[in-house]
Amino acid sequence: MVLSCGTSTVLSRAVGPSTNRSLAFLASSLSGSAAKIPCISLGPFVQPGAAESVEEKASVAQAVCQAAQEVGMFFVQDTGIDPSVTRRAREVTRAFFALPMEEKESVSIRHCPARMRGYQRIGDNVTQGKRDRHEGFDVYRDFPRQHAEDMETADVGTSLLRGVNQWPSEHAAPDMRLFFEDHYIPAMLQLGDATMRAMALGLGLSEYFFRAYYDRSFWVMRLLHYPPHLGRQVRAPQLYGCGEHTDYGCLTFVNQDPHVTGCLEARLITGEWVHVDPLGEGILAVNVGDMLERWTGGQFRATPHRVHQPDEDRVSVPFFFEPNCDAVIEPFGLSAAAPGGGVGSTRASMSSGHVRESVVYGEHLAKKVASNFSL
Ligand SMILES: O=C(O)CCC(=O)C(=O)O
Repeated sequence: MVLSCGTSTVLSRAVGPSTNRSLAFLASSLSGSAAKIPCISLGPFVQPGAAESVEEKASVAQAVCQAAQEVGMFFVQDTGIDPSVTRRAREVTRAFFALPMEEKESVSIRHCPARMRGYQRIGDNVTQGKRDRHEGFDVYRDFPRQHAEDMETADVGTSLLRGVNQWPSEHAAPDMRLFFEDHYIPAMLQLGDATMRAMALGLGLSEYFFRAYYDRSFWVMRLLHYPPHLGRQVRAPQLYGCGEHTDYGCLTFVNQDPHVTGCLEARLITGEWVHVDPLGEGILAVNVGDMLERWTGGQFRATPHRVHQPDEDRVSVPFFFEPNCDAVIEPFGLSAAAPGGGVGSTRASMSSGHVRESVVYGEHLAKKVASNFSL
């Protein structure tokens, strides 16, 4: 069953065999820019007993791949994550940014040799040479220097990425670390796994094809705070909360303030910019990243997106579900990427140079991180 969710298209949790058909983008019949970003129920990939629901999974898999190909961005609902968890993540984020500056500076990114884990002031983050109008707090998978499990990555040019996270003191931010480490991050990792399994099936691969590439996912969680611009009249169009970019890895799950709209935007294949406004608690926007574009030889699209400065205070918690640091991302041959009867055969592979080359994910990331900040 395809339902309407806000102004976007929803594949309902209750998809039945009679609806096992190609999921056309009903969004085209809806009005408004948000109609172009589909909303997909991941239920069959996260519910207990989901293994039996082969037809339901196939429908979801096809919808996810179609969205990844035609838009590069979609929403997910029925994620198995309690809405209190996504809400709490933003509450904890808001409380962190409300701390006195000296507390935030105590975990500054400036204390991290690689300048990648910790707090960033407004303007530290740079996109396309311009300072972004947000403050942030970045947490990566801990990657200590002598971690036996990760030692095989020592020779892939990613030593820059090694290190452990900085957290504010328990006194300043009670339970912040506990909440994220014990609840939020594990939930996001499960969600990433469910979405990647759907993508694999939709590509005509085994459901677990990608797992070996992300079973030690070098994930990143960013806590972001966008202060409001100083009145509508002075909102300078060239100053963004976050300038135009694509994400580096596989999938980004964006947990944005449900009541603040008009900020996150995605650029469609047509070049049109559309709002990616929140649809409700627990419904997350998902970006396809550079590695999935590369893996699929350009069939999936890493969506360019940006964030306008908000009219009111905004927090957002993007979680970047990424490959292992040492994963070699090698573009599929066209036959592997094109599923029988699936969506992969409908768009010619993009043969524009770089997406056809293999890359070690950690090396790709290290290069990007090196140009992200101006401190
Ligand atoms: O603030 C947001 O909603 C998205 C932020 C973003 O695009 C990013 O950090 O890559």
